[in-house]
Order: sequence, then structure tokens, then C-alpha cells
Amino acid sequence: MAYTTTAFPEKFLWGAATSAYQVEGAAYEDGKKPSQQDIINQHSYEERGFATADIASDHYHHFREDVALMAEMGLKAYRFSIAWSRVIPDGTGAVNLAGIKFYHDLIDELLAHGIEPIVTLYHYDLPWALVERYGGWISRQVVDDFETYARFVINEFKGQVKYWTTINEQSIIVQYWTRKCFIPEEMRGDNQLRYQINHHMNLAHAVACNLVHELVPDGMVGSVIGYSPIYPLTSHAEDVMAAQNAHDLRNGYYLDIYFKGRYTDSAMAYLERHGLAPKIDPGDMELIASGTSDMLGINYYASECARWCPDDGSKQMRWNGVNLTGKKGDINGFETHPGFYEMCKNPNLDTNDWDWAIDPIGLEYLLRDIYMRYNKPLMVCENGLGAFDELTADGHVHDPYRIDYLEKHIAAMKRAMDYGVEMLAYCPWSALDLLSTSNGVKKRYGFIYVDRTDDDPRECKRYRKDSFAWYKDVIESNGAGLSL
Ligand code: BGP
Repeated sequence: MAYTTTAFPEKFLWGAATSAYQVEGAAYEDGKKPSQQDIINQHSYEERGFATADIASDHYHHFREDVALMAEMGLKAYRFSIAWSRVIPDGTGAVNLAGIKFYHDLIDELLAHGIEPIVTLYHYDLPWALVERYGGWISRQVVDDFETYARFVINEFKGQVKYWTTINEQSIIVQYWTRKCFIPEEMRGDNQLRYQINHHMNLAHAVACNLVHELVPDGMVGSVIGYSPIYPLTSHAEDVMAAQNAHDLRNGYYLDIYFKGRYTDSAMAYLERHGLAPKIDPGDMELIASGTSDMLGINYYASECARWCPDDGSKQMRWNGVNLTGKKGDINGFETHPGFYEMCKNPNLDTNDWDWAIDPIGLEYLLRDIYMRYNKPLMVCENGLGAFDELTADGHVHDPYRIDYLEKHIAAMKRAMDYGVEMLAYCPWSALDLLSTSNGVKKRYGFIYVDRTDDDPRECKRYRKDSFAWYKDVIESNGAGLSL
């Protein structure tokens, strides 16, 4: 694909991203109480050989060193999340002063280094106390409690934080709901709950948008969507229709809420037909429509592929497939909705070791598609390559595969910009190595290597990878140094 010759805008935010439970550690320190992720992951090591979230990258104790490294890389922005269970450990009630101080110190440190904070209010880590009290996101009560938490946090940082994102990856929460939310064993057969939880998140998202508009006059707010463009496996009309169906249920169903304040009709018809549609109370859609988004954060790793799936009883409905081993091809299945679509491998794309298709053009395609439909500024809040990196005896990490991946994705984003897409920021995943949501710490994404394994947290010493120096050059030249 031809590359562009025009420059990136002067104010373009070159950034990087993390999330609280995946990077901070100190899960039970200084007054923090468990989040549902601390509980969901508490037996990960015994069950799968994956580290727990207890120490993660120990960013809580290393954050000044980490921010200094980010500044050395030249980052203009850092997208991170605030752990509700650190700030208000019981979910409601007393604020944990040490917890809120941590985020004050982090944000002060970022600003002192000229790095713009991009704050995510919620990234999978509901306070466990709320799960114990009323089942967490299963209950509508969570929306009110989220409002209190969000109001407190936004008020606290409104003078320093301009960019706010609400809830990370609702679409992925629906797909992988037992990993992203604590769902008691006996409720896991009730798939309607996936969409009910999502409906509650839509309400919470709208509440947060309204709060930012109320409290931060020059602020910008939006959701962060986990997004894969969906290609038809073949040009047979059935496969093309299947890809449209998959788009409607997996992507449109969220985008239309954020930008149009309504559910996508085709997806809703499918959900209703199968008894999966959320229960909508009077006033809900008015609240959702009132919470307008100023922008959208996009997490893009891979495109996906769909084919037609007949409704003849040969296949069961399922929502996901996952590769837990990091051996290519070891995926345990594909999302299937008989009579609507079935996801499948794209034979035209290579994958990473966990079967995620590598597809830079997919990023150009989705950015142009979303911008053309909704015309709001976009930011890439996550994009990156999970890989088994190796620390050499002399303290280096050679990760040309990551450089190649990122370079091609930046080029794709730039082509989209040349076609008119308004991009605010590019925040690859991840600033530093951290705990993967699905594959332990052995699946690494960072520019900064964190010396720990799933078996042994060691000292979490930091090392600059080759991609660190490469990204520094990209930022320094405002993209002009890219070799594509
Ligand atoms: C996104 C999440 C991140 C992140 C990333 C990579 O879905 O927002 O939290 O971890 O994916 O996924 P994984 O960690 O499973 O490799």
C-alpha cells in the first residue's frame, strides 16, 4: 500500500496505554480492596500457569520510574485507567485517601513531564464489594454507584484531565463475560444477562458522558470500543450477509448507542428472536440518548472473518473462542450464531501466536468506516502485538516483529487521516509489559520490558526494548521518520 507524504498534525498525541489491574499490582495495599479481577484471577496460576493481578508490573511502586521512561520515549499522552477499588474500596462510601493520592501523584508526574493523561474510568475491575452486595453489573444498582464514583473522580481531576473515556470494551465484555465480570456458576447459562449487563453499562456510559459535560467544560468524553472489522470469508452472498450480521451484533450494536443513542435494529431483532434482548426500563433510552459522545476510543488488534451458518441444529450458539497456549492454531472454537453468522479463520492473513490475525489495512478500513458513519474524532486507545519476548544476557530485547506491526498500523492510520479521518491520538498497547487479560505475563506487548515471569515476580526491573528506541524516533520526527 502506498504510504503518505503529508505530515502528522502538530498536536497529534503519540501515546501508549495500560490498565490499572494489569499494571499496578499492590492489589491489597494502602487500603485498596479486591476488584472482581483480583478474584477472577486469584487461581490463574494454579489453573493455567498465569500470574495473578497481585503484583502485575508493580507500577504502583515504580510509577515515577515508568513516567520518566515514558518521557524519555517522548510520549505526548498516556492512557491508563483508575481502579475504582483503590479509590472507593467498598464501591460506595468512604474514599481511600492513599488510593486517590496515588492517582494525584501519577497525574502530577505525567503533567510535569508534559504528558497528557487520557483517563479511563472503568477497565473490567469492579470493586468486589459490589459483586458481593448485589451481583455487580448484573444489577441496575451499579449505575447509581458508578455515578457517585465517576462524579468523585471527575471532580477530583477536572482541572488536569481533558480526555475521559468511560467503559473499556463493552463488546468484549459481552463476548468474554465470565473473564471480564464475575458471573456466578449458576448464572452462566443465562445468556440474556450478557446483554443486560451491557445495557447497564450503556446507562453508566451515558451518565459519565453527562458528568464530563457538566464538570469539565473543555473536556472530551467517549467510550473505548474493542473493534474488529469483519470480512466475509468468500464473495458468496450468504457470507457477505453473515459478515453484515456479525458487524451489526458485534460493532454496530455499540457504535449506534454511543453516537445515535439507539440499539441497532437488526441486532435487536436477532436478540429478541432468541430471548436475549435486554430489559429496557422507561427512561433508559432517553438517558442513553442524552449522553452524547465527543469522540471514540478504538482498541484494534485484529480483523475477523465471518461465514454463513445455517440454523439446522448442527451448531450451538457460542460467543467466543480463545487460544490459551500461545501455540498457533490452538484456538478452542469460534463465535457462532446459527442463522445469523459464524466466525472463522481468515485464510489470507497471518496471525500472532495466539491466532489473532495481523491486518494493518483493517485499521485503515475501520477508521474510515466509523468516521464516515459518525463524523466524530477518533483515538486509537490500544493497538499492539502480543509476543513471547526474550531478554538477552546483556539486557536487550530485540522485537523487530513488534516494530514491523506498529509501523504498518501507524501507516494505515495515517492513510485513513489522509482520507479525512480526524485522529486525536495513537496509544499502542502497551507502555510497558503487563498482565494479559487472557494469557498471563508471558504474552508481552510493551515498549518497556518488565523482568518478571508468571512463576516469579522477581524485582520487576525495567529494560528498554528495541521498539522503545524506534518509537522514540517516530515521535521525535512526528511520524516523518517512518520508513514506509
Ligand atoms: C483488550 C483489553 C486490554 C488488553 C488487550 C490485549 O481487549 O482492553 O485490557 O489486555 O485487549 O488482550 P490480552 O491481554 O488478552 O492479550
